[in-house]
Amino acid sequence: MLLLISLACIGEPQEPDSGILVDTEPDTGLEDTGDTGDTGQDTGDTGTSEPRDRDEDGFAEDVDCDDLNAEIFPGATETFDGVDQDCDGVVDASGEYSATIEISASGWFEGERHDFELSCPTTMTRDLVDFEMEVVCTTPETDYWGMLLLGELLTIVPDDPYLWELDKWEGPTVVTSSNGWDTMGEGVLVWQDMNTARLTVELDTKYLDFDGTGKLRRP
Ligand SMILES: [Ca+2]
Ligand SMILES: [Ca+2]
Ligand SMILES: [Ca+2]
Repeated sequence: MLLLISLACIGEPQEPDSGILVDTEPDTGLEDTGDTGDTGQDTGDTGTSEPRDRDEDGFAEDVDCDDLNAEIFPGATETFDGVDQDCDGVVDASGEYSATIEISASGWFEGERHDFELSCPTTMTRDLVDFEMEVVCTTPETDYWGMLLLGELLTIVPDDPYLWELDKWEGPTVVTSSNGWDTMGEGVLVWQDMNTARLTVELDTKYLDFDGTGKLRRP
């Protein structure tokens, strides 16, 4: 019995031997698979030259238009400064703003002072060189002193709105009243970013002290 078992054990390895011979054909197939493995190594090479994110703003250098400045990346807040922050290929941009400017004015008539508060719808468009702006205030008909001293319609327009600086304008401002008086004063317009600007107008007229401040926002 033991001999038989021994013979059987000896016989068993012979079968795998022939199996190995059969496996020789699949080996050729394995060599082909080996080629695919080489392609895998190539992909590994591409991996080592992966674009870096040097300023660590979350955008790699292939999409980050300034990979050494973390304030600059696709979708960043654009400001009027001659730099393309949001990487859209446009340095700053033209924009349209709108707002309601709150105007405070004081007027005198026969030595008596009258105060006014006006909410004035404002529109402004700008590009990199200049801008157009108009503040239009309407005095309520029920406001007797307002109608007399300010007039029914009051407009405020920068006289020479040429942008010497990208993010600021300061210059002569004309206030025109429908009751016939035109006056000049000083206006200051400061852009905080692409979406917000602040206008301050100060006028001294014969009859009025005039002060208006408002924030303009891009819609
Ligand atoms: Ca980056
Ligand atoms: Ca960046
Ligand atoms: Ca900019």
